[in-house]
Amino acid sequence: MRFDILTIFPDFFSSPLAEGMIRRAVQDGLVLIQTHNIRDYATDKHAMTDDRPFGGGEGMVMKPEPLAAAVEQARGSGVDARVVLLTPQGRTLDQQLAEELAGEEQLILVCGRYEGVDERFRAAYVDLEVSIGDYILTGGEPAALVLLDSVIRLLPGVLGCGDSAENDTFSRGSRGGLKYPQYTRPRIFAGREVPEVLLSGDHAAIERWRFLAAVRRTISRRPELVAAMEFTPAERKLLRENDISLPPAGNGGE
Ligand code: 6GU
Repeated sequence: MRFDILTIFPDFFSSPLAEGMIRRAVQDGLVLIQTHNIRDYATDKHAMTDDRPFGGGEGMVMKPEPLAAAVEQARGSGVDARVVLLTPQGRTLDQQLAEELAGEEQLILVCGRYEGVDERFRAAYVDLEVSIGDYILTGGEPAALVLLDSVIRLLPGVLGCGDSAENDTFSRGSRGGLKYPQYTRPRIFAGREVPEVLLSGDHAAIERWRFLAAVRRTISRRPELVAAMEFTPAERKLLRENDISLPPAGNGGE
């Protein structure tokens, strides 16, 4: 998969992309990530990428021509890339959107600044607008990094173990809920013991314990996620037997 990042701060991305799983994915040729400095596509002699808003008011607006030229360049002659603008006005990134984007061949990520980009660039070039949550960042760069990370780890061959993305919190394996708590050695830490069942070697009992712990955790921390979780009749029985009550059955979420 190929990512092209359009930014006025290309250095922002150098160290995050040179570490850990993303670095390995790049080295293994699973992803190609190219940053483009929007300033290099400016046409005037001062290499201006933003200007004052027509109509007056606060802040600066990103000029459309350098953004358009950078998108054209990033597109090259290749595939039909999707152009994604990072903006707090976009669709909120969640696991489902990350999975959707992981199916693309090329994404062009446009890092807008907080005050915004010229509306005509948005209308003519942008396929999708994405936000990473209801708070304001100084620019789209940290959001682009978050999107990149969440998508890259879903690509085949990126995670060490074949199915480890399946059971992530928010994923199908966890039914869109939170994941169960994890323990490793030592068996006693800060006076707290590892739950006995996890040491029992009884895999069915361990599965049951994890299922119940995951549902309890989701109910207490993210009750709004519970309504969309689906359970088999056997699982519903298990929940009842353990005094875990769910919202009324048959409503498939919000
Ligand atoms: Cl994509 N950009 C900015 N500037 N702020 C944000 C955001 C994006 N997502 C959440 N807050």
